[in-house]
Formats: sequence, structure tokens, C-alpha cells
Amino acid sequence: MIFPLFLTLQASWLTVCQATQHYPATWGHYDLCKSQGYTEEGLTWYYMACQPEAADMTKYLKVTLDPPNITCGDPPETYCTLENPYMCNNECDAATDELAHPPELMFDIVGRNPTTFWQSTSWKKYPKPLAVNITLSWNKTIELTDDIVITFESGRPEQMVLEKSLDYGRSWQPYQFYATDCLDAFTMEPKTMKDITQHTLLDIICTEEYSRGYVWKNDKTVRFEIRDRFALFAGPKLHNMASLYGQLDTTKNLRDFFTITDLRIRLLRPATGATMVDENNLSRYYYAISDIKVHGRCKCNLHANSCIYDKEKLTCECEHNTTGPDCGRCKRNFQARAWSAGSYLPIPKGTANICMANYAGPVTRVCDSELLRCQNGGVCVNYVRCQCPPAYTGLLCEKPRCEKEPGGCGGSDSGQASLHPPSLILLLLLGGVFLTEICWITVL
Ligand SMILES: *[C@@H]1O[C@H](CO)[C@@H](O)[C@H](O)[C@H]1NC(C)=O
Ligand SMILES: *[C@@H]1O[C@H](CO)[C@@H](O)[C@H](O)[C@H]1NC(C)=O
Ligand SMILES: *[C@@H]1O[C@H](CO)[C@@H](O)[C@H](O)[C@H]1NC(C)=O
Ligand SMILES: *[C@@H]1O[C@H](CO)[C@@H](O)[C@H](O)[C@H]1NC(C)=O
Ligand SMILES: *[C@@H]1O[C@H](CO)[C@@H](O)[C@H](O)[C@H]1NC(C)=O
Ligand SMILES: [Ca+2]
Repeated sequence: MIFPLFLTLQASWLTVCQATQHYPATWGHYDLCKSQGYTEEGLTWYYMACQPEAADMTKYLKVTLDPPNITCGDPPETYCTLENPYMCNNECDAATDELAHPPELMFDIVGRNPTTFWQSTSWKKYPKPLAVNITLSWNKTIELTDDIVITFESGRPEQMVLEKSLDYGRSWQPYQFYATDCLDAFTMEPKTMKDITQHTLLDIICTEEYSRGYVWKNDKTVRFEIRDRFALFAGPKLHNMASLYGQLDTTKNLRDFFTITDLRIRLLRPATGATMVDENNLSRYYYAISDIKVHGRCKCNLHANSCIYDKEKLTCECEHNTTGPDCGRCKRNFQARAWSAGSYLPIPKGTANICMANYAGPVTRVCDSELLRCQNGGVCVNYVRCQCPPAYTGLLCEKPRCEKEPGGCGGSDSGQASLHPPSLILLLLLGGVFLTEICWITVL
């Protein structure tokens, strides 16, 4: 009797600790939806706010190019470098594996040598703009947890916009503008992350920091700074996530700012490296991207601690009697109170806001004479309750009544499990909420 119980508790203690230790302490909360604990009533579940682990989200996206035939190589083409129009050894041929540059190469393993990249056709139709949209779709709401980083193999574009959608691509909002000259390109004052404060966090800026490809030849990345924005609330090293979570909980706009279903990179003008475009050799101008990083987690409204990818689709594994791709509603027959997202507060366990069974609805399936029998000689009354013999209690008469009495079932009593005092203390020490606390304190 004591042993299995003890092992269960120990197992749940281990689960809590292991789950907490994978990732930085800053992200360590909210990783379990429920845990088992011990009270006077026996084992019970504690429900907590929970969210899936953050992950590399590029594994789960669908990429679409517009125009669709903008990838190089059909027909084959030879490119020259931006720096030297006589150095022309970049060949693209869609029909040859080694010389093809399809969009998948923006999401393959980093560090492959030579670098793998997607490449566009060159700017053959100059002065008509060379405009390309790269759209990344998840068909699922995602919460960004780290910077979006786009690594160019070509020079970085002179004009570009990063856009997001929150409604599966029906409407789009800009995230950030990028240009060598913000005023000229977008009639916006150039700004950097340093200009952003807690109060202007939702402002959309134009930055010139990531566009001077020619001068800073080794700078190949274009970034959208998520961590710097988090840091405005959580401190430079994100050590005070409680503050950020508190803000996210109370400010819907802020939460939505980091939430997306799709991203779109609008490439508007390639690197030219000079004020004048060399019209005699347009093979110098094109876009090439070797890598795109998008780190985030499935949005599950704090009702799931995992998100599965099945049949090319991400879905939250909803707990707390919720359902839907984002756990956005109560399950059937669990609508006794209105659905509500879980809450990060109070830190660190949050509030689960579980959906409750409709007691007023159809009568529930407590007992029958076939499968769900009343135990210890109890009698099923109208399928709704067990009438228990005097010595037993509980929904199915499964509990000896003496458990509720002072002194429990110990003493002269025959056959009942007796808890030895030291084991009992150990059990209580390891039990329930206290158990989780110990664990968190150890990890942090
Ligand atoms: C892409 O397709 C459009 C219309 O189908 C065509 O006008 C254009 O020339 C094509 N571009 C390339 C680079 O093949
Ligand atoms: C122009 O580009 C072609 C490749 O399209 C290259 O072979 C040639 O050397 C270049 N010429 C000049 C003058 O830059
Ligand atoms: C790219 O997307 C924008 C809206 O986000 C749209 O206006 C534009 O027509 C699209 N296509 C190209 C080639 O830019
Ligand atoms: C997106 O997901 C929904 C289910 O949530 C599914 O019915 C639909 O077919 C998916 N759309 C695409 C384009 O995969
Ligand atoms: C569903 O809700 C009931 C209370 O209405 C609760 O006892 C049960 O544990 C919940 N189930 C889950 C999986 O959260
Ligand atoms: Ca690559």
C-alpha cells in the first residue's frame, strides 16, 4: 500500500524536475499542465497554466514564393559578383542538383559546406523593380520566443519589409522596415532598437542597421529583435521573466505583437553596392538567402504542454478539458463556465482556468451493473450514485470510512494498510505542491 504510492510520488517528482531542467530557468515555468499530489483525500491533481517548449519553427512551415517562378535556374543563368562584374562564376541551373537553388535551402542544416541557399533570378527587367515575396505559413498560431534572423548569401537588400499575419494570411501588418535610406524608401525616420522603450514597444520602425551590405561585407544577417523587446521588461539577460509574463498576461496587444500565423519577407530592392545601377551587367543584382531562423512555440492559451506535428499540421495537445487547434474552447459537456485562457499569474504556477463539466446537463455515467460497479457491496441507484454499506464511502464505495476518522485506519484494525509514522512524514514531505516547490527551488 505504501510502496506504490511512494513510487508514484517519486516518479512525479522526477518528471517535474526533468521537465524543468531541459531549458533555461527563465523559460522553466509553465511546462506542466498538472501534477499529482497527496492530500487528506488521497491522490489529487493540481492544475497549472502550461505551455509547450519553444522550438525551431522552420521545420513546420510551408514556404510560398511570389512571383512563383522567381527562383533562378530555369533557364540557367550565370551571375557576377557585386564587387567585380568580371568575376562571374556563380551558375544557377534548376535541372542540375549541385547548381540548383530551390527555396528549401533556406531551411536546411546550417553549417553545410559549401553554404546552401535559395537564389532569385537576376534583375533583368531593370528599371522595373525586382520584388519578391517569401511567405512562411504555419496554419497555426505561434508565439515568437527569439529573434527572427535572415542570413543573406548575396548582399543584403537595400529595401525590404518584414510582415506578419495573425489570421492565416488574410490580412498583413508590417513588423519592421529595412532600408539603406529609410526616408527615401519609406518616408520614415531611421531608428534602431535603442530608440524603443516599454512605451513604444509596439511601434513599427524603419532601420538602416541591416542594409549596408556593400560597406560591411561580412554582415550578412537581417534581424527582427524579439529578445531586445523582451528585455525591456525582463532585464538584459531575461532573468526577470516574471515581469514579462505579468505584462503579457495583462496586455493583449503585447501578447498579439509576438503572435503570428504567417510571416512574409518582402524583398523590394536588391543590393547594388553603389548609387548607380550598372545597366550593362544586371547579372550582379539578385537576392540569395542561405538561412532563416524562426524560434517560437505553439500558442495553446496556456492549456497544453506539448504540440504535435502530424499530417503536416501542428496541433496543441489540449488539457484542462479544452479543445481546438489552440485549445481555444471548452470540450463538449465541459461548458459549465465560459472558456478562458490560462493565466501566467500568480508566478510561477499560474492559473489553469480549467473547463468544468456541465452538471446541469445530461445526467453523468457514475455507475451501472455491467462495467462500472459500485465496490465493497455498494448498490447502484438509478445509475447516478452508489449506496454504500456503513463501513465504506466514496463515489464507488471504494474508500474505507475509517480513513476519515481521527487516527485513520491504523491501530487494532484488521487487514487495512497502516502507515508507519516515518514513512508518512516522508510522504507528506514529498507530496503535492510542496514537492513541486522543492524542485523549482533546487533548479533555479
Ligand atoms: C514568370 O511568369 C510570368 C507570368 O507567367 C512571366 O511573365 C515571367 O516572364 C516569368 N518570369 C520568369 C523569370 O520566368
Ligand atoms: C557581364 O555579365 C556576363 C554574364 O552575364 C559576364 O560574362 C560578363 O563578363 C560581364 N561583362 C561585363 C563587362 O561586366
Ligand atoms: C507581396 O505582398 C504584398 C502584400 O503583403 C502584395 O501587395 C504584393 O502584390 C505581393 N507580391 C509581390 C510580388 O510583391
Ligand atoms: C489548416 O488547418 C485546418 C485545421 O485546423 C485544416 O482544415 C486546413 O485544411 C489547413 N489548411 C492548410 C492549407 O493546410
Ligand atoms: C475535467 O474537469 C473535471 C472537473 O469538471 C476535472 O475533474 C477533470 O480532472 C478535468 N479533466 C482534465 C483532463 O483536466
Ligand atoms: Ca541553407
